[in-house]
Order: sequence, then C-alpha cells, then structure tokens
Amino acid sequence: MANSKYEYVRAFEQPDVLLPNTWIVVRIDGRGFHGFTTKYKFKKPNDARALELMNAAAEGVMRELPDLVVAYGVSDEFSFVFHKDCTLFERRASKLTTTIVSTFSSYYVYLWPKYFPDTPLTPPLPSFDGRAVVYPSVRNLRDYMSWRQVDCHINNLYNTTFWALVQLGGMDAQAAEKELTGTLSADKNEILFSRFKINYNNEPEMFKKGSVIFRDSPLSHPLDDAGFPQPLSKTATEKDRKRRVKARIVVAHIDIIKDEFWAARPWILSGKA
Ligand code: DGT
Ligand code: MG
Ligand code: MG
Ligand code: MG
Ligand code: MG
Repeated sequence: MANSKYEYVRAFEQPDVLLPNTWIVVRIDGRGFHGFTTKYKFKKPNDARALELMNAAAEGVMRELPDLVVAYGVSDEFSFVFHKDCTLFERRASKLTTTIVSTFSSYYVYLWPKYFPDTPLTPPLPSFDGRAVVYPSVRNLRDYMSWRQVDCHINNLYNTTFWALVQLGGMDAQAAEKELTGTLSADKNEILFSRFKINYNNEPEMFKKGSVIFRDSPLSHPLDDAGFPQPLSKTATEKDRKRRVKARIVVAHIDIIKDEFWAARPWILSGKA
C-alpha cells in the first residue's frame, strides 16, 4: 500500500509484546454473571449444565488454538495457558487475549441451546473480559493454577454450606452468612454432615475441583538426562504441531496442586528447549 499523509497515525499504536520465554496465562471471566446467572435461574450454588457449557466452550478454544497447552476453569472463569515458547501473534497481549475472549464467547453462545434447550438467550448476551499475565517459571505457573483450584475449593465449600443452610435449613441469607462467619473448613464439613447428612467428599468432583482441560498426547519432546526437553528438528516440530491439532482433548476434574497430575503428563509443560 502506498504511503499516504495519514500513515503517521500508525505511530500511535503502542507495542504490547509479552516478555519472551515466559508462560502466558489468559484468564477470562464472565461479565456481570451475578445478574446473568439470576436471569437464567442457574441452580445454586452450582449449575452442572452451566459448568459443562463453560467446559465445552473452553474445549472449542483449545481446539482452535493448538498453542494452548492446558486450561483450568471454575465458576464463570477460565485460565488458558500458552507455552513459554509460544510465538503466536508475536506474543502481542491484546491479540492473544481478544482472540481467546471472542472465540470463547462465540462458542458459549453457539453451544448454549445444547445445554439450555428450553431457555433461549435474549439480550443482553453473555460476554467475557480477559487479561494476560506472564509467569517466568514452571513453579510460578503451577502456583497460579494451584491458586485458582484452592479458590475453587474454598468458595465451593462455603457456597455449598451457605445454600444448605438456606435451602435445606430454612435460614435467610443474612442468618446463614452470620452462622458461617469465622468458621473453618472443618466446621463447615461438620455443619453439612450433622445438620443435613451431606458428606462434602461425596459432592461432584466438577464442583469441588473445577475443570482442567489438556491434550491427551504422548510425550512429543524427549527429555535429556537432566530432564530438559530436547530441541526438535524442523520436521519434528511440524510433526508435533500436527499431533497437537489431532490430539484428543480431555476434560478432567482432578487435583492439579500436587505433583501427580503433571508428573503423569510430562508433555503438557514440556516443549522446545
Ligand atoms: P464481574 O466478573 O466483575 O463482571 O461480575 P460477576 O457478577 O461476574 O462476579 P464474579 O465473576 O466475581 O462472580 C461470578 C458470579 O457468577 C457469582 O455471582 C456466582 C455466579 N455463578 C457462577 N457459576 C454459577 C453457578 O453454577 N450457579 C449459580 N447460581 N451462580 C453461578
Ligand atoms: Mg470479577
Ligand atoms: Mg464474572
Ligand atoms: Mg468470576
Ligand atoms: Mg486483520
């Protein structure tokens, strides 16, 4: 395109390239979902259909962006992780974030009728915000993931107890809140069991653990003796990409805080050295 006198406006664009060699996490979160979940009468505190819809939308995002290695979702939020070697969109934060947000939102609306067949969506339609944060080490990344899963556990135990007091115990919201002020996890477990015969351990795993999504792919990057991934040749890299695209995407409701999950699936965080 020929230069025009208008061309100078390009200089106003600010670069937003994320630090190289760092794990990129894009977290999206439903906008005003307090109201949205009320409007569509989501079951409290957890609506399995709604959570499955979130998971299905996230799976669509994973499918369309093979650079994503893992995702974790709870409530109205999802965190998507790009490998530290990812070069998609030259690692521009706004391009990565907006692509994930819009792909996720499209899938959420597209898949809605499958999960809520009797409840058509009407405006205002669901939307999501998003942000990108980089983490320099696997330790930091895993601590981030652990932070979200601990949050899931704390909130779910609180909400499960709160709604038991209200729905089964006939308390009003204020009284239930007061009852729970200052209680520890053990106290909430006890309230659930002694008053409502609910064993928290038997609650659905999706509610207790949230949802982790990953590719069920064999280790594509061999590790050296020190456990560092070996660099791949160009053809091997291309093969790996194809494998990623074809890999089955798995949704699981399991612990991602302890080492087991990661140790059993070394391909998730391995990559080009
Ligand atoms: P925001 O994110 O600042 O735009 O505002 P909200 O209202 O989305 O707030 P947020 O994201 O902190 O909290 C999520 C809301 O969504 C919270 O009110 C609980 C609700 N929510 C999420 N999942 C479920 C569900 O499965 N059932 C019900 N009833 N509510 C849910
Ligand atoms: Mg919020
Ligand atoms: Mg929200
Ligand atoms: Mg939220
Ligand atoms: Mg364009």
